[in-house]
Parts: sequence; C-alpha cells; structure tokens
Amino acid sequence: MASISSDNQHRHFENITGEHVTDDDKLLKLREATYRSNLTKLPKSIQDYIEEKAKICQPDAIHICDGSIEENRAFLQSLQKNGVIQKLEKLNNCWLALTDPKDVARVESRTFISTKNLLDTIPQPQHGFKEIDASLNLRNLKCSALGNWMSPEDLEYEFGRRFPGCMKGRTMYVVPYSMGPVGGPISKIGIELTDSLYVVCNMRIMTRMGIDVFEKIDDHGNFVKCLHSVGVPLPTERKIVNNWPCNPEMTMIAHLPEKNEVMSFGSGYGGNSLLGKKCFALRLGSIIAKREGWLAEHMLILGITNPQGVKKYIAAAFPSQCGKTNLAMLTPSVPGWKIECVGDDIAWMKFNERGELRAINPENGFFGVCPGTSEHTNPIALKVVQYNTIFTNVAHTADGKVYWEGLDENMVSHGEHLISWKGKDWTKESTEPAAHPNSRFCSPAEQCPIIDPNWESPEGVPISAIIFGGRRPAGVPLIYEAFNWEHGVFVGASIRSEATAAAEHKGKAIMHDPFAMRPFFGYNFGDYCKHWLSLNKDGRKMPRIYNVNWFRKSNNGQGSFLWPGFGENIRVLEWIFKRVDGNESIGQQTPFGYVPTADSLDINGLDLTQDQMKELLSIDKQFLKEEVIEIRKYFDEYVNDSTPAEIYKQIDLFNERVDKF
Ligand code: GTP
Ligand code: SPV
Ligand code: MN
Repeated sequence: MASISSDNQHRHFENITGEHVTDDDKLLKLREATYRSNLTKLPKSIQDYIEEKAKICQPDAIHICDGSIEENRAFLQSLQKNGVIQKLEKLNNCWLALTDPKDVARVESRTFISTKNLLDTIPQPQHGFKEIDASLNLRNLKCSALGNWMSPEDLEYEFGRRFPGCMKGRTMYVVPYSMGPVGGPISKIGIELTDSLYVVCNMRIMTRMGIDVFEKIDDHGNFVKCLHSVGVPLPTERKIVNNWPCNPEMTMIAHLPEKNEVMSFGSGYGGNSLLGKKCFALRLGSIIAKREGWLAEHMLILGITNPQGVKKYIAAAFPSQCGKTNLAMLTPSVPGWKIECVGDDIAWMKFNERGELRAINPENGFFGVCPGTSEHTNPIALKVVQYNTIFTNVAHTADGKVYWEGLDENMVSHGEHLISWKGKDWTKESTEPAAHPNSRFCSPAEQCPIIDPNWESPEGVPISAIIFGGRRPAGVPLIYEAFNWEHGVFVGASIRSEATAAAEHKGKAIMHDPFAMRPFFGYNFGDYCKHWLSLNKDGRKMPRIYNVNWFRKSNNGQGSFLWPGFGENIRVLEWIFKRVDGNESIGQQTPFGYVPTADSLDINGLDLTQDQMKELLSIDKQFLKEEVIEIRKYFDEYVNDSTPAEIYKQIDLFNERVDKF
C-alpha cells in the first residue's frame, strides 16, 4: 500500500484566536496527491470502490478529501458562492444552510435494509405487511412497525433507476472517515462517496475525516461503503429551491449488511445523508455488534462526579428529540455535582476482559436540535455553537445572528429584524415557526467546555448505569429502577414516546420506540432483545437499568410539564448515583420497579409542591393495566414469532405485579 499518512498533529478546526497554522512538508505533499485525485496512491480496495461507483454515477470530477483546514475553507467558500450557505457575521466561522422545505428530516418510510432473508431484518407481523404506498417508488418494499425490508433483487432494480448517471455535471467527493478515534480497538472506518459539498463539510465535523484514515485500510476493504447522491444530475429541469438540490419522490436510504454498504439517494438532510451516523454507527453498527458480541446504541454518555469527587459514567437512550443532548451537557442546579460529556447521540459498548461495560462515542461532533436550546435549558450547547458551526434551517437576524423558538424572547420583543428558515421576514405575529422544529446545529465535540477528559479514550469509559426514557405525558413516573438485567431489557423493549419532528411523523401520537432504536435497528428486533438478554454472563458487572420521564404533564397528561427538567435533572441522576452505590433504602417496590421513597429525591429549592412531587411519582392501576395490554399486543402483533420467551415472561411478571397492586 502506498504511504498516505500524517503522523504529525495538525489542527482540525479553525482557531478562534486567529493563530496562524502551518503544516509540515510531508503532509503538504500528501495533500497535493489527494487534490490531484491521484487514485493510484490509495489502497487498492478503495480505488476499486471509487471506480465501481464512479462508472455508474458518472461524475464530472472526483475529489479525494484530505480533511484539512485549507480544504474545508475552500469548500465553505464554494458553498457560499453557490448560495447553499451564508455566513453568520456575528458568530465565528459559523454558517447557515436553508434547505428545500421538502427535505427537512429523516424519512423513515423510505429507509430500509436489504438482506436475502426478510426475517433477518424484521419480524413477520401477525396480520401481514401494510399495503405498499405506490408514491414511494420502492418496489415490493415490506413495511413494518419495526423497520422496512427489500429483497436484493428489488434493490438492484431500484438502484438501477436512481444511481446511473446521477452525478452528471457534479463532483464526486471521496470522504475517508473513522467512527471512533482513528485506529482505536472499537473504532471502524467508512468511506462516503457524495455529490454534496454540504454533506462533506458536516461529515468533517461529525466524524474523524482525513487522510490518516487511509492508512488503516487493508486490501480486503475493511471499511463500510457509503454512497450518497442528492439525486439531481445536471443540467436539470427540476426547480431547485434554495440552491438545495434534492429528489424527494425518489428518496431511498438502503442498507446492505451482507456487503457492508449504504446507498442513499435524494435527500441531503441529517441522518439521510451523513451516513456515518444512523446508517453506519447504528443500523450496520448494531449488526456488526451482534455478530461480535457488543452493542451499538442510540445513547448519550455522560460522566457524573459527586461532591466527594467520586466519578461514574452513565449511558442513556431516549428517542429522537427527547433530551439526549440536553442531558449529556447538563449544568447541575445542585452545588457540588459535576457533569462531563462523552457523547450526545450514539454509544458503542463492549464488555472488556475484566467484565466492565466500556463505551465510546463514535462521533466527533454534535448534530443537535436547535429549538428549545437556551441559556436556561442548555447554556453549554450555546457556548459550543458560537464557532465552527453549520446551522441548518434556523432563523437568523439581518445582522448575522441565529434565532429559534425558545432561544431568547428578548430578541423578538426588542424588535430585531428576524428572517425565518423559509427566508421570509418573521415577527411574533407570524403564524409559522421562525425555525424549523427539526432545525439543527452541527458543531465539533472538542469545543464543548465540559467535554470529558476521556471522551476520546480508545478503550472507552466504564458504564455503571443505563437509562431509558421517552415523552410520556401520563402514567409513567419521573424515575424508576429495573429489578434486574432481564427486567431492564424489558423496560427498554417497552419504551413508548410521543412522535417528534425528527422524522416525517405528523402529530403527537404515542409510538412504541423500543430502546429508542425503532428507526435504527439493523436487524430483527426479536433477535435484538435476545442479544441484550444474552449479555448477562457470570463475571460481568452488569449496569443497573433505569427509566426516566421528564415529560409527565399535570391533569393526567392534559396540563403542563410537572418536572422542571434540564439542570434540575441532576436530582434524578443523584438518586441513580446513590442507588448504583448500593443505597437500597431510598427505593420502594412498585409494579414498574423501584421508585424513590418519600423525601429520597432532593427537591430542596425547587418551585414544586409536595402534591406535584406526589403526582410525578404516582402510579395508577388503571393506567398500568392498559399499559400491560398494549405492550403485550405490540409484541403479539409486530414481534410475533420472533419474541423471545423471556420477554413474554417479563410481560407476565409485570401483569402479576399490576394485579397485586
Ligand atoms: P436527537 O438529536 O433528535 O436525537 O434529540 P435529543 O434526544 O438529543 O434531544 P434534545 O436534547 O436535543 O432535546 C429535544 C427537545 O427536548 C429540545 O427542544 C429540548 O429543549 C427538549 N428537552 C430536553 N430535555 C428536556 C427536559 O428535561 N425537560 C423538557 N421539558 N424538555 C426537554
Ligand atoms: C435523530 O433523529 O435521532 C438525530 C438526527 O439524531 S439525525 O441525524 O437526522 O438522525
Ligand atoms: Mn439522535
């Protein structure tokens, strides 16, 4: 293999102090090679992949990205020149992209896995598959409540009517990247071929992108192959809105686990196009993890230190837009406690030879929800987004600041000139939101002022507790602890949560979202439960499992949030910390699990009455009865024959506890 390496430490992000950065000669020479797209200097397996796909997609040019600051500057300038992004003058090296309003979120209905056997991917639903929606343009797609499947033959057909010639008139960018620290024992490599420069610039923030990745690639192709196109070859008859080419009618996000490949067409947004994230790190990741005996999960990872200086790490899975980034960056309201952030969306976790569960954050940045982020809710995130950030679909001020719902109502009352995500003047009388509900910031993790000192530790941090949760306006208490591992797996498997704007779902229906992974399972959910259950082995320190609900509302779900949330969530983490330390006296048994005994949650200084606290922890027999029925029905109907016996045992035990309650 030709040597393309960089053993020197070069800066990855712009230095806000403006310090001048120089590179050494060796690196400059490597860059020259990549700028000239010198394919023959790349590992053979990559050359073959690029040539194979370039032959089909027929780009005008191929650019092999080196990941340098200089290259990134040139890319941003080009995006600016072409009207894809605009500079936010009041921030430091920050940019705003406004998309075609048809391309604003993940499209779950067009996302699927293609394997030879359907059952490898999804369970057979008891009442058969849903009717296929012809407007999807996805032949014979099998859609279930737990993911979608297509046969390799049908995928070949769908690939054939999308990708040939799809990059005509455009450049194919080759993005080499690592999920996890480059070369780490848990890390994995991907190559994304894309015709979107916006995607390249976001991938550079979200992953470790750069030529040093090439060094880790062997001739057998030990990398995940990711192909992405916005699906608008040039010249085009299509009306391109906001200089954001996309092809919503033909969008598809396909995964081929048997070939370690992802093929994404038609969308430039978030999880549809930044293929290292959901496609690789979760869907393909969960398959690799099962095969190799570890876990790839939709989880944040945080470090928590008590006033005595004792530190633990916790992982937490909440569905999209349910509070992971906020919890990962929490500013404690209780003095003496400290939170440090390892990751805000994805965890790869593996038991080591000492039986400890070790977790890494495979990402390199945050792709965070903007609306609701403020000095009060998440002051840390606000610091992170001050520089080197790409915002998408937020509102802005005429003088180059950002704005979104919840950020700072003074900006509205002081009469700042606001421009909505749709590019229109916006005032508080406007009937549409200023920022899209799924508008996002994309920022480097290293900029987080509370980033954990071990966040890039290749072997990961030790996890003492796993938290599940979701948006449950009624019935589910603020916090409870599972009785044991098997019960904890059942708790994860029965997560339900209100729909959010992270995907195309409309309204606020309570959806099942097991393990917060429903849109991200790479394989049959029944097998996924079996895999989790199989992890409990002698000699392993199994983390305790919890469930939280920050979103309970008064008046049986009809009123306003009962719990203040955000920085006050430290009070719940404190209870968990003490339980993990073996303080059994602060928990009492209920049908859900152990909930805090009266007064064991510190609510000192909170504007919360005893009655409200009672309501937050209250448990209603009628609600429980309906919950048991709903969960059993869900497994019967959608997991069907794939349901492990242990899950039915847990449902029966839950039912018995409810009967006795
Ligand atoms: P994804 O990036 O889509 O996976 O979302 P996420 O799980 O990281 O959610 P995030 O932390 O971005 O929060 C989503 C929304 O929920 C934001 O509008 C937050 O302000 C709001 N939110 C987060 N934590 C809390 C909380 O403790 N209480 C309340 N009431 N709202 C919260
Ligand atoms: C999510 O939806 O869980 C996200 C945003 O984190 S996206 O990257 O679009 O998947
Ligand atoms: Mn997420």
